[in-house]
Amino acid sequence: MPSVLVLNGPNLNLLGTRKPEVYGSTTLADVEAMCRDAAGRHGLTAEFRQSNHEGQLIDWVHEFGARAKAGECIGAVFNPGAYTHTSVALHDAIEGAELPVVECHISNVHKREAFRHHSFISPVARGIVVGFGVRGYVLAIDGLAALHEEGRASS
Ligand code: CA2
Repeated sequence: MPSVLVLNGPNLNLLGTRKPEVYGSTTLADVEAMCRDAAGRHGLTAEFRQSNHEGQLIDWVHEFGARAKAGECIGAVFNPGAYTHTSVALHDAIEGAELPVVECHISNVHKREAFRHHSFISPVARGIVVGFGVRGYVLAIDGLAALHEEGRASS
């Protein structure tokens, strides 16, 4: 069964434990369960990863880019956390690995500080889901699965 990667960047391991006014009270383990259900509805398995380290995130983008090319994975839902706003290296990794990515943010970054308004990831993302809380991960999986099916239909 093909998979969808759900990738989370720095500090998202703290989800549900602090700052509930911004990120809600759902934990990352809860998000993982929601993603497994959503993936299952599309006949996919979810591979769930989180790291606080940029290099580790880059290594996973490379690994899953190769697996997407092999038809084992349809792409990634990626919440890069604060690396969204800083990381040319993650931009280059996604572009280089040709991994289909839907960028996902829990909060509406455009309603927040100006430094959160720019994303290095958006120009290399297939789609973006912003501001729907943790439900955004499910919407992003639905969107990535739809784009994948569309791609298969037209090829
Ligand atoms: O809204 C999002 O999903 C963000 O990607 C979350 C990042 C933030 O830097 C981005 O601008 C927007 C922060 C993730 C940290 O998550 C925490 C969760 C609970 C407590 C503290 C941090």
